[in-house]
Amino acid sequence: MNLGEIVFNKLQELGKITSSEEGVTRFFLTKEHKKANKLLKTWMEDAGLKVKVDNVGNIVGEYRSAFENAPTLVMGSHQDTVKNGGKYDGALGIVLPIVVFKDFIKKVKTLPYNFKIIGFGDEEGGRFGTIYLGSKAVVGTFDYELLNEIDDDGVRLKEALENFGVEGNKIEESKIKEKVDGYLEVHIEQGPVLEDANIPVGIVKGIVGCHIYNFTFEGMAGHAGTVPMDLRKDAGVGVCSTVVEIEKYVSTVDDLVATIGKIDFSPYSINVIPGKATFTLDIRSSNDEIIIDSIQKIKKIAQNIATRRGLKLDIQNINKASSCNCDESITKILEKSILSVKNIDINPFYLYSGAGHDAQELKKITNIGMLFVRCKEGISHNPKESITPEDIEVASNVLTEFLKLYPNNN
Ligand code: HGY
Ligand code: MN
Ligand code: MN
Repeated sequence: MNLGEIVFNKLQELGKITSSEEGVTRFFLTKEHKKANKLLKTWMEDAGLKVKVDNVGNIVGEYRSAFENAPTLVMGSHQDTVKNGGKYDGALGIVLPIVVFKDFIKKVKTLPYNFKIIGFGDEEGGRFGTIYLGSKAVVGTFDYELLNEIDDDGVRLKEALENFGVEGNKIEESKIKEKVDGYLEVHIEQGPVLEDANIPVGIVKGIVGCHIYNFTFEGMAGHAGTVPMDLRKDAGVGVCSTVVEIEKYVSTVDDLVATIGKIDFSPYSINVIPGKATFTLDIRSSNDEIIIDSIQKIKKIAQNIATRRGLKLDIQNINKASSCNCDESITKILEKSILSVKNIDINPFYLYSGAGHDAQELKKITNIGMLFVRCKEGISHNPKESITPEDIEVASNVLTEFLKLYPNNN
């Protein structure tokens, strides 16, 4: 079996660890997370890495170089998924480096650099809403306020960490102590560009900024049959009108996308006028100024509707991830690696990431690079997410060349 097939088969195995029938659902600090860490641990140890689980549930496999003052290269991605997601978003970026490292170290015996592979416990924010909890802890931007975040069952992050068996009050110990010289993340593209260009892998030039907000409208719950339309303070209609106006406005702005992913009415009964209604807004652009400017306009749209309908409005920011560029110290080595791979004739192809990644957090402490792998019809965050062993083989060969070249690109 070649590396691509080995990685592909392991991803099928990891993809079976899910709490949902449809697609893969693996949330932060759940029994599925625990099972995934256990499986990743066996694979990391089998590759000769020293493994630990840190105080926020990340799994970390480490190789220490025999060379004095060796630089440190970190790779990784997230092991958690969205609800009913695919098998490859995140997982590819953990399993592929493990398999390639195992094969590579057998051949070269030692590396002139320290090497870590991290399976971040939470990137999607599927359980607690806040994204990048795993990588925030590793780079040292984890805010202890986050321990009070609660999930849909009312469980606080603090308790969830304790139940998982890690010391949530010592999260600072997860911060990487040594200087990190570079971070490389392999990830499925989650878009159609590579497929359209008919190329198996691409180099990421930058990652969009992404802000997440929670909007809450409060009106008056009432009887669905007795309250005349003009006397209602219907929070549900307030939300729906705002969502339609947001979509209309955002569609007129270049380099901007917005998604209303969650919507909720309360008391959520057929014959009760919703007294309270909420929705989440995920808004992204490669240009942070566009996000900031559009949020101001969207807040005005929402406030005008709330005022007209006699509703109270509250808007909370949940997360702000800035857009960022990848660094030449990594992308130039990726270029060279792609050109060095034998038996394929592809040129370095650059593209932008409309998805957010842990690399955005790592950007705060080191130089970053990402290698994208083509995925079928660009489908992701969907059980239909799919990639081929052949494309994984190409990405594995590129990574092998990268490990040969790092930290130089000559
Ligand atoms: O939402 C994203 O872009 C990523 O999948 N967390
Ligand atoms: Mn994702
Ligand atoms: Mn991802």
